[in-house]
Amino acid sequence: MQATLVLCKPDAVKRNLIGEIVARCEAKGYVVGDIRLVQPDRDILSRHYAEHEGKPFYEPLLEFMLSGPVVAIKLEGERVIEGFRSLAGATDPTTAAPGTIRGDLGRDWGTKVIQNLVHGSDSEESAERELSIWF
Ligand code: DAT
Ligand code: MG
Repeated sequence: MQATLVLCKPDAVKRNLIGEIVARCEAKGYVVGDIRLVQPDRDILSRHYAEHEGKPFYEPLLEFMLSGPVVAIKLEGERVIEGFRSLAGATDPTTAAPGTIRGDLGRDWGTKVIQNLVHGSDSEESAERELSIWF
């Protein structure tokens, strides 16, 4: 059994899309093993996004993630890391495939950082590291 970290980012929480996102995960057959509403601080976000430090969108990304509460979910199931990334869709919501969370529910809002509703771990190593940060 595999587990991944899903975050409903501040844009998803503000737009009342928590239920829609969880529903898509559950409809696919994955199981919510743990869930919490968190107001993240800079410390937790700099650990979570360590790989992006120094990139031009890093500061805007942290500012955006600090702008409101997020929902952290431990999502479980066989191949859930790959499966949730597929449910989420491509990083850019403008071109993310219809049928995906980002493709159906996201768009470009003209901000410095891409606001794309969800985060999903991208490998077993990231999932383990990120789950230990948020849970
Ligand atoms: P993903 O969330 O699809 O794994 P990522 O890890 O490369 O994408 O980037 C983390 C977040 O940073 C992403 O969800 C949105 C934002 N982002 C990524 N690349 C960006 C860019 N070129 N310009 C603005 N924001 C970007
Ligand atoms: Mg990523």
